[in-house]
Amino acid sequence: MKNDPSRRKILSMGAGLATLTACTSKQEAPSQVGAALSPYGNRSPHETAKRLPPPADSKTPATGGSRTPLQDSYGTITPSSLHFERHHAGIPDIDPARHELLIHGLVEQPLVYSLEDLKRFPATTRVHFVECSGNGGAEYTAAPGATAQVSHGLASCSEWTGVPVKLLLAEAKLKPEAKWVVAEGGDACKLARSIPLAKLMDDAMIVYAQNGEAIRPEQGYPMRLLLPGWEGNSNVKWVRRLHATAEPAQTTHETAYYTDLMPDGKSRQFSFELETKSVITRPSGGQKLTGGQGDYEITGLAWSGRGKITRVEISLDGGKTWKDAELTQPIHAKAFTRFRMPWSWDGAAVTMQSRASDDTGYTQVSQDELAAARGRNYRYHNNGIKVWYIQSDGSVSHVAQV
Ligand SMILES: Nc1nc2c(c(=O)[nH]1)N[C@H]1C(S)=C(S)[C@@H](COP(=O)(O)O)O[C@H]1N2
Ligand SMILES: [Mo]
Repeated sequence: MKNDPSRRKILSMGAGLATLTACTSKQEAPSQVGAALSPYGNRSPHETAKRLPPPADSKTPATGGSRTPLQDSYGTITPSSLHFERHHAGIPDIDPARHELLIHGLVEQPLVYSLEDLKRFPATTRVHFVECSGNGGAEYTAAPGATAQVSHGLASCSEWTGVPVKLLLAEAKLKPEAKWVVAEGGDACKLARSIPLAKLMDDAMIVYAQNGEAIRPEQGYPMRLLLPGWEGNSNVKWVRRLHATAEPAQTTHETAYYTDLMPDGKSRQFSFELETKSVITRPSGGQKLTGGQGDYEITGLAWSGRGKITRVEISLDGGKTWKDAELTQPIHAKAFTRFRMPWSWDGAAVTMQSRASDDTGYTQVSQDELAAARGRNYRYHNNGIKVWYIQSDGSVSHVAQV
C-alpha cells in the first residue's frame, strides 16, 4: 500500500484539503472598519520579499548591485520596487524639468530634447528584461549562488515606455560616416558606452516610464537608454548625451570592464547580446518543501537576449532525461518567460535543473560545457545551467558544478 503511487497521491491531496478547511474555519471577519485609503499604495506588511543591497557597514553603499528576489516572484513582471540595481556612482537626484538629452557629433542637426519634447514623439511600450552581464558570475566557481536571488537576481523584467532612438536620430540627420553612438549618463561617473548604430536603428529606446509610471530613480529617472537583450551596462541610465562617431570611444566600461578574457589571452570586446538563460525559482535554494511527499509545481524564469524563448525542459535525474515544461503565454522577445511543470514528489532526494532554448535554435549547456568552449578566466556572460538539490527532508540547496 505504502508504495502505491496512486494511493499516495490521493492521501496527499486529502491532507491538502484538510488544511484548507482548517484555514477557512480559523478566519474571522473583521469587526472594525479597516485602514484608511491612501494616495500611493504599499504592499501588505506580511510580505517580506526584498532586494539584497550592499551590507549596512559597506564603505561604498552607493555602488555595487542589489538583487531581485526571483525566488519570490510570480508571473514575469518585476515590481519596480524590486528591480535589481547596479550603480557605479550612486543614484543622482535629477529634476526632470532641467534634464536634457543632447544629440550631437556626426549629425547634420545637433539637437537638445527635454523630457516634455520626448513625450511629443510617438511612444512605444514593450516588455523587456534588463540583465547585468555579471549575473551568474560566481556560477563557474565552487560556491555558486545559494539562492536564485544570489545566482540570477541581477536580472529583472519590466514594461517600458519611451521613444524609439531611430526617430530621434532621424531628426538629427546622421552623417554617412556615423557608425557608432556613444551614450553618456548623468551620474557622477558619467558612465559611457559605444553602441553600434545598427542596434540604435533597430529596437533601442529612450524610456521614461516603467510598469505604468515614471521610471524609478534607481532605473535612470527621468530617462534611460534601453537596448533590449543587450548587457545591462550598455543600457545607460540618466542618459544625457548621444554622440555619433565613426569609431567606438573605448571608454572605461568597454575596456577595463565588461570584456571577456579568453583562454588564448585575448579579450572578447563588445559582446553585447545576452544568451539564453533559465533558473528554477520554486523550489529553489534556501526554500523547503514543507508538505512532504505529494504534488507541487516546479516553476521558473527563462529569457534570451536574442529573441523568444521557444522551449524549457526540466531534468530530475541529473540531466539524463528531460521533460518539456509549459510556457506561460504570451511570450515576448527578449523578455522573462514563465515556465511551469506539475510534479509529484516521492520524498526521495533529487537534483533539479532547467535548460531553455530560443528561436535562434540555441539551447543552454552545462557549466562544464560552457567552460570547455570559453575557459574559466572571466566572470561575465555566464549562461550555464543552474542545478538545485532537494534533500529528502525537503530543503533545497545549490549544486557546485566544478
Ligand atoms: N549612468 C549609468 N548607467 C548605468 C549604470 C551606471 O552605474 N550609471 N550601471 C549599468 C549597469 S552595470 C547595469 S547592469 C544596468 C543596471 O540597470 P538597473 O540598475 O536599472 O537594474 O545599468 C547600467 N547603466
Ligand atoms: Mo552590469
